[in-house]
Amino acid sequence: MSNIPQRKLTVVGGGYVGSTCAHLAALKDLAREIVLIDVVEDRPQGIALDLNQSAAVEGFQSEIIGTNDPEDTYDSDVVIVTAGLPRKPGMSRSDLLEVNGGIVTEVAATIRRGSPDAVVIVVTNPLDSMVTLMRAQLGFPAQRVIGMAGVLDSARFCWFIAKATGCSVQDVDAMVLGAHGDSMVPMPTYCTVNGVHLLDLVSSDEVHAMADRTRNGGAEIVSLLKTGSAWYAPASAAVAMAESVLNDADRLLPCACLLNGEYGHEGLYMGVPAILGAGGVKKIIEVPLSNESRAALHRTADSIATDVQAMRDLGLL
Ligand code: A3D
Repeated sequence: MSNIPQRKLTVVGGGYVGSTCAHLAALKDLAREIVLIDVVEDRPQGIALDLNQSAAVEGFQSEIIGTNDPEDTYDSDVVIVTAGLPRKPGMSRSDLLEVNGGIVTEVAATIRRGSPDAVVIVVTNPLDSMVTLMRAQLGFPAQRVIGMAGVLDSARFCWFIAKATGCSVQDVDAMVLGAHGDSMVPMPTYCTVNGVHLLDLVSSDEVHAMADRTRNGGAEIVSLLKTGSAWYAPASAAVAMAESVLNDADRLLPCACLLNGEYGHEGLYMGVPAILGAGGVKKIIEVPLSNESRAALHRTADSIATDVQAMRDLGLL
């Protein structure tokens, strides 16, 4: 008899990111039922069977249900949305707007109908636009519709800092705010290695180089892979957010939240530090910004607003 909490996590999209989310969630016994849904016939069923057959070795009790039937996702507590095309070399995330906008609209209809109380974590790119669209289509309170980007971008920054300083990555804390794109805003003044300030460990030139590499982190992997984009770290980041919500853990994580005056913006989804727990975003945290970071956040907000306008022009919003 399973002794893990009676709750349901759905992962929409059984591609690279989605199947890895299901795997990580199972390893953490995050929910009794983990539903993996995809439009491709038999694929999610095959992945689920494979994952379930690892349970005896890994010792998890979650059961993964692979399906093409939207009704199997009903009554989910948390839904992670990874359905949609990834980037190919030379593409920007914005190039995915139209096709992924159609997919997100379709997925939103199922969530609205079957899981009206769910917390929804959007991963599909272009992230800031897709989470905006998801919220508009769902009509849920904004605290229950969140985008995953900041956890991933910060984790990338952490890795580069660990390599540059020679310190264990587990001692590194880094923060990246703003859009999930070229205009994202790494925040060196909020980066520490076990309390020691990053700028006391490496030169500001090195910090700038790491910040640039973080901004370009997704494209660097896309150009190495040739087909598709990163999936391990994105899935880790999405599952960390789901875990904080399902366990009411109140972790402070950077995620795309709907701003209501915070950071000088209103009605715009943007990556900011937020406390995530039961019911989604409990609080957006405003941190003091240097003039440089404030200007960068305004630039990132402009780029998000441009993509949102492009969705309006396409008739998606
Ligand atoms: P991929 O491996 O192609 O998987 C996408 C899956 O979505 C495929 O299996 C499709 O069949 C499926 N799908 C398409 N339409 C639907 C639908 N209506 N319902 C259910 N499933 C559907 O891509 P991936 O897993 O590498 O990436 C998935 C998405 O995440 C892409 O848009 C990526 O750009 C995005 N992504 C975002 C980040 C962020 O940091 C925000 C990081 C990595 C990937």
